[in-house]
Amino acid sequence: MSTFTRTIALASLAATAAALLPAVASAAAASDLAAYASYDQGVRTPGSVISQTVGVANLGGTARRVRVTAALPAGVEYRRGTGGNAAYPFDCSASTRSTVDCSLTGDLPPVADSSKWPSLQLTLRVTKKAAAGRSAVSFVAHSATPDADHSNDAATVSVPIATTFGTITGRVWDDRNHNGIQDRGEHGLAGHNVVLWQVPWADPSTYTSLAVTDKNGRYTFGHVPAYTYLLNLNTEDLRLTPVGMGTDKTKDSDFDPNNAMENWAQSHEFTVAAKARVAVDAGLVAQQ
Ligand SMILES: [Ca+2]
Ligand SMILES: [Ca+2]
Ligand SMILES: [Ca+2]
Repeated sequence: MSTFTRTIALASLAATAAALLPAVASAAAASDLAAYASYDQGVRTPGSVISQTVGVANLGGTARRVRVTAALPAGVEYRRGTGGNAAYPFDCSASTRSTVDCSLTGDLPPVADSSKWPSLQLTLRVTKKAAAGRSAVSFVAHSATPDADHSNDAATVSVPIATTFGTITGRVWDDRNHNGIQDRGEHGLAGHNVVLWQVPWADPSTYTSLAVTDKNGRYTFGHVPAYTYLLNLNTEDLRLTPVGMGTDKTKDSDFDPNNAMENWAQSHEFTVAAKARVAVDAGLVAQQ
């Protein structure tokens, strides 16, 4: 490199540094961490796991020594070794069974692109000691830098936990006289798909169960966590008979024809209580 070239290079370096100065000044402004959190939805039972996503946005200046912490409620434990993320490495080794304590490696500059916000993938476990009801887990973002707005530092997920189970069963039948009541001599319809959904709707790929009616038109979902559900029924080329006819709830149809689309009928929402046996029946007739 000639002296002349080196002089030019130094001059341009100085110019670059000068251009960086305003940015350095703004980076010294207070950071504003905002936590967000979600889990893989649905009801949980003792022994099951929760796949938990926790992220941190920075809406202010560069934050130093960013940490995410949580004190876990009774019945929910942190599974050691989880929390890593290749793009934004967090060190979660300070966590215990009952606390999450993860430190981001390096500073966190403000990032406008939300897909680049650092996030953790934690696994939590519901223990045998968990109580039925909602367990709230609050994740709090901290840094060594002053934070401009503490109202957004925490994000909370609320996980419904069930410790008891019930059964959902029913019969799909050929309502030959179209009166909406299971009469003597009306036989069951085999081969109809029945899909069980949690309400509010959970991830459809994970939290549905499928049953098919047997030769007597019967289907059963056993060992169902006490929770709120609805059913979809494949009516194929048949149509639903009137809902809620007569006074005997064990003989009527529980799918409203006004709540059907294409070849699928939908039940109303219902709650399964501990050890309860909930019957959801469907009367079908040939299309007219
Ligand atoms: Ca904040
Ligand atoms: Ca009938
Ligand atoms: Ca009924």
